[in-house]
Amino acid sequence: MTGKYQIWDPFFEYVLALGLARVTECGAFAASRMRGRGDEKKADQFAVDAMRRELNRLPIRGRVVIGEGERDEAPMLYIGEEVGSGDGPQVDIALDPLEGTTICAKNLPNSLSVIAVSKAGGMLHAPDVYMEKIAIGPGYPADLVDLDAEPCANILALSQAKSVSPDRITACILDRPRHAELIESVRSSGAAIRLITDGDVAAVIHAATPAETGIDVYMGIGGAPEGILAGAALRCIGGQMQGRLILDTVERRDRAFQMGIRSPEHKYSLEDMVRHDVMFVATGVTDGSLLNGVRFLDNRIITETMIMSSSSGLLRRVCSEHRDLDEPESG
Ligand code: VTB
Repeated sequence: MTGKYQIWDPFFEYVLALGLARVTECGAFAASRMRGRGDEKKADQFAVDAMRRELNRLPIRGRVVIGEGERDEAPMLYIGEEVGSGDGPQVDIALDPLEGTTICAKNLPNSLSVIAVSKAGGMLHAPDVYMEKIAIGPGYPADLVDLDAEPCANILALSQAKSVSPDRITACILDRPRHAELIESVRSSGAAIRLITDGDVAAVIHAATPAETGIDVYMGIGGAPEGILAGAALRCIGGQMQGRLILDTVERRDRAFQMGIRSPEHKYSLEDMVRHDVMFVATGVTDGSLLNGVRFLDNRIITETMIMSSSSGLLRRVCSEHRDLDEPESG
């Protein structure tokens, strides 16, 4: 039984979008209390607790498919956990209560509280491993860039499609030693690189709007859960993405197998990663280029949230003023 609502019924979609916004607002608010305090674990825990509390108030029968880890390593919002009031449509949930724990602990830009929701089976059940990723915005020929091509060849292809020289292209890459070769190859093309310390969900979203962000392509290895979440956003706002899980140990391959992954080397397209319509919602924790962080104004709390839906093409930015986000408001 699916309850009263179908997930993509327009009215329910509208209501669910606002409900999800409340979930990430509460997650962001809880994490923001630990901004700049050097305690990543506590910041994450605060966000997890708040998000779970709010998720369980939503009229859905949700199953966490991308979460805080496996059941034995994560007490809450673990993969497979059931959330929601139990009355409503069956949905799959991908979430990162605090994307960018380090950024939050250091009070640097772009930490977010993030959730994506699809009907059951709509998102790849990726284990918590690394993923090779490449993402560009909408409007290009299919498969213009490819994980199997040399990074400098991808830059060249992108520059030709944009009718600019490669030195007008900016790639965004996580600043990690593992990216030394990637960085060298991109620089050999003449392109510029924007190095980021963390937060590749925001970076992939930025690649979808190069005119505003100055980022033309996101490249490199980051978390697979963040890859699926970013993919959900791209499915809503448009763009291309490829991802490949890095399953370089027997243990990781086994975990992936248990989650239904039969070809460890598979190169996933955006449509493989996010198969059905999806909703993506994120609230800023720290100030960033995507969203403002949580602000405290006298006795008010201000949050900024982006809500996207692939079925309607909605992209809504919501700036909300709250009296309190600690406990559910009494009706
Ligand atoms: C990236 C980054 C995330 O994890 O996915 C990264 O975007 C990958 O892990 O914000 P390493 O830090 O091990 O390179 C985060 O930093 C945190 O989830």
